[in-house]
Amino acid sequence: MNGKAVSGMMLTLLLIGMLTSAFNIQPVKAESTPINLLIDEGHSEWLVSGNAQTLIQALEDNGYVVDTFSGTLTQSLLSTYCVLVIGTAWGSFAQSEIQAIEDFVKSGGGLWLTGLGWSWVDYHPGSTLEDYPMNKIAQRFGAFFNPDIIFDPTDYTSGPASAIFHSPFIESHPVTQGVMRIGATGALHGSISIQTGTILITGDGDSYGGYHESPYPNPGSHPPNCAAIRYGSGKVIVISEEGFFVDNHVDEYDNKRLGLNIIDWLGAPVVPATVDIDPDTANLKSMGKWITAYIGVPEDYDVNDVDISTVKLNGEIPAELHPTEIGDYDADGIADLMVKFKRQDLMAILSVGEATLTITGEVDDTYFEGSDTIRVNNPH
Ligand SMILES: [Ca+2]
Ligand SMILES: [Ca+2]
Ligand SMILES: [Ca+2]
Repeated sequence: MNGKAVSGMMLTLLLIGMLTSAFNIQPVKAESTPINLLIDEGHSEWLVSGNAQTLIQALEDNGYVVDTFSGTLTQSLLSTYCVLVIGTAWGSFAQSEIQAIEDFVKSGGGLWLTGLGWSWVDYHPGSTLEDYPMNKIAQRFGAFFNPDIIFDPTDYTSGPASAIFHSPFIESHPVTQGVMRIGATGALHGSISIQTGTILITGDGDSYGGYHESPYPNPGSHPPNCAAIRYGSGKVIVISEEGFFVDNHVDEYDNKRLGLNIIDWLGAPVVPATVDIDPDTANLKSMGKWITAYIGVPEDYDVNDVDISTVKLNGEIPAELHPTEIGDYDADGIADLMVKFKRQDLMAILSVGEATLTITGEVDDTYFEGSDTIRVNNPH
C-alpha cells in the first residue's frame, strides 16, 4: 500500500467516524438543559460556596450550573433547580421552608443533606437532636442524624474517632462508582439511621458508634454513614458529614468522586417505566417459584438497552439474570422486557394486603422507575 492509499483510507475512516458521531449525537433525549443546583446558605450552613470551591469548580467543569441562595426557600424558587444542597445547617428552617423542600423532592427534585449530630448536641446545650435543623428536614424522608461518632480502631486518619470508610463496606451504587475510600483527616464522622432506602457506606467489621449514645454500639454493627433514599418522584442523599467535601478535604481519598457522583445521581432525570407484575394476586405460600415483571420504557429508549444487573424490585431484590425475554406483552406495539424475581426473596418484604412494588434499573445509563400494585392474600 502506498502512502497516498493509506491517507485516502485514513480520510475515509475519519469521515465515517465524523458521520457516525454526528448520527450518535442527533437522536439523543432532551438533555440539553444543564443540571443546575442550589446551595442553601441562609441557615448557618457549614458547607457553603466559600469552602467548597474545589467541588464547585469540578461541577462547573462538568457543565453544571451552581447557584447559592441565602433567603427563604420557597417551592417556586426550588422548582427551577434540579438539586438542592443543604450542608449541615445550624440555623432553623421555617415550617413553610421544610414543606417546600419536601414538595420539591416529592415532585422529582434531588436533595443532598449533610449533617453531624454530635456537633449539634455538643454546641447547643439544652437542645435535643429533634431540634437539630438537619433532622427536622431529614425526618421528612425517614432519615435521622445520630449523636454518635463512628470509631474504627484499625482504619482512621488521625485516631480511631476519625474513621476511614472503605471498600467493600461501600455498597455498589451509581453514587459510589469509583469510590473505594472516604475520609477527612481529623474529622469525626457520625452515623445515620434510615427507615427506607439504600445504605451506601458503613463502618467496617471492627467499627462502632461511640462518644454519645449510638444505635450501633458494637463492633460488627456496621454504622451507616451515607444512604440514598427515593421519595415520591425524587431522591435524597444523606451523609454524615460535610467535612468530606470542603476544600481542605475534598482531594483526600475518593471524596471528590463521591461528591460529583452524588450530584450526578441526584440530578439525573428518572425515566418513567411501565411495570406490570404478574400475578396480580399472590398467595404468599403458593405463588410459584418466580414472580414476573414486564417492563416498558418510553419511546426514546429501548428495553434492549436495559442493564439487567441493575434491575431491582423495591430497591433490594435483584432480578434474575436468566431467564429474561423481550416481547410485546401488552400488545401496544412497543417491546417490553420480562424479568423474574425469586418468590422467596419477595416473601420477606410482603405482607397481607395491597402492595406497591417498584422496579428500578438503568436503561442507557439513565435510571428508570415504575410501579405496579398487587394484592397479597392470607396464606391459608
Ligand atoms: Ca477497621
Ligand atoms: Ca399486574
Ligand atoms: Ca408493549
